[in-house]
Amino acid sequence: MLCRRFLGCLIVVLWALVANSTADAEIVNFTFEGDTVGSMPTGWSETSGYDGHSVTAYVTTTTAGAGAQCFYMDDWAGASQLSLRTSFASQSSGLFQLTGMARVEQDDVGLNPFGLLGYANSRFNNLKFSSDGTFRYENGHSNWVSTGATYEPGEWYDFLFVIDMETRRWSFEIEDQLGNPVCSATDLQFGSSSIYTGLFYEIRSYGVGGSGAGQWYIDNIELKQVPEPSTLALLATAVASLLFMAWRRRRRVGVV
Ligand SMILES: [Ca+2]
Repeated sequence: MLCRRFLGCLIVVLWALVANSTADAEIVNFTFEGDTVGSMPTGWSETSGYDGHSVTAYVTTTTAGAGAQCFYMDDWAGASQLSLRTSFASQSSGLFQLTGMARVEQDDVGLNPFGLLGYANSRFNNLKFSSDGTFRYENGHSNWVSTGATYEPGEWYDFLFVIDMETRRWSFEIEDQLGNPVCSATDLQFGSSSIYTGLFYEIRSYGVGGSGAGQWYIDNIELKQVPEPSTLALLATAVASLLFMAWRRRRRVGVV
């Protein structure tokens, strides 16, 4: 009787572990809906690009990827590269999903809508609206690769990034607003040299370098940790084994 109760408790505990490990753990989620129009959204700061201009990034109702508001950024010609950041607790292991929407206002700009960043500006996933009019991604340090897929100014795009801190690889998918695939790539290396890729703690959106100018919008920026497939399989197997043992024990008792 005691053994059966213990087994029952063990199954409940393991089941709770499975349930917990299947839940996504949200780290940040920005819809910009509750933020003050004309101001920097809560949780974000401008780390470069002011150069005497009072406001270069703010919440707007001019357009929105979802809802009524989004985050607008204006990189002035001649100013230093505009850079906006939001930080969170450092993440060093696990599987992560970073999703969001972005659009640019000009063709051939060279804007990086959003990506994960760590110590000394080390880049984990880096993808941009490139100056050649296509989406380009960084596969290994400063190794920029064109997808061959062109983007349209004034069009919103959906971005999905998957960042695996165990295999140290990332992948991405981009879709248009009709849900059509635009481009994707898998098994990509982190952007910066490996010495700095131990952890990340910021999302950065950054603009045109040098004397370029460009405007862009982002919306629905969400980062979450998702369950590792291997962990799930292990826990599910453990629960199944215990259930089987309990069933067999009960069957034996029934036979006797
Ligand atoms: Ca919004």
